[in-house]
Amino acid sequence: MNDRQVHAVVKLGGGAITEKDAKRPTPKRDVIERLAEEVSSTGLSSVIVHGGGSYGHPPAEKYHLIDGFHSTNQVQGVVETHRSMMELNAIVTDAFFDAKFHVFPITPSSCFITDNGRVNSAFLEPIISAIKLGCTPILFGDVVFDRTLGFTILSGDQIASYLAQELGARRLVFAMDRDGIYTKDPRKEGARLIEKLSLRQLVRLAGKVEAVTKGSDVTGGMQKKLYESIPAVKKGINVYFGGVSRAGNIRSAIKGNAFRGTRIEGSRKS
Ligand code: IP8
Repeated sequence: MNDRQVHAVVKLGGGAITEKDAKRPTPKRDVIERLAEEVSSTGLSSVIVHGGGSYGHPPAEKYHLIDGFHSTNQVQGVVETHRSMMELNAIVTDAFFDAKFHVFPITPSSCFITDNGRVNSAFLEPIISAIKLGCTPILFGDVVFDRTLGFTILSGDQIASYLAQELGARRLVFAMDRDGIYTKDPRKEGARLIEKLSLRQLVRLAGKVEAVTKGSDVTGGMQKKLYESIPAVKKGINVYFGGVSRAGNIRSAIKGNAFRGTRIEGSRKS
């Protein structure tokens, strides 16, 4: 591994670390603390990215931020959403700090610019410098400035996949409130956990709305995670989707041991 390389990029889903349907921003502190302990106990270099859950999505939805600027009334929403994400980030960062991990929070709106919602440019030097120093950068889905739209919401999923590719990670691990990818909405009868997917199956599934719940995320929920995984898998990165409910499951996924969830092995060929 060269010194800008990390072993894993770990995306902590907003639904896993917050009560997503709560009326007010509500963290799942016990889950956050356990995940901090699980990630730090691997002893492997990682980058952490977390989602918005009940902190980021309600204000982003209220002010229609994902579609970009259309009214000055949205400025309040831009500020509120960013502030709320900083609040969640402080809770997550504190948990990792308490787990004796040298985490270093990095604010995505200060280093990512998008164009029509896709990363257009990223200033990665602080992230790489933190890694070289032996720190673990910790980022989050954020409201960011967009060349065409003025601003938009950049999901933690897109950031995680982008960083995994740029930093040459071996694994991209999505820690989620459900156990992995299912054949259909897991709340429906007959839904089956898919343990392994090929790149071809991933591409097919990412375009199939029925197979996955869309969820209430402004950034597209489960389907978006699949979509964001495709370029990472094509670069040879192993992408794992695992549930947080079983203690130790995410630690196992990061280490490449057996875990409950869905595996997509990196495939450089296609
Ligand atoms: O939960 C979106 O990030 P995600 C964050 O990873 C905001 O999609 C600000 C809604």
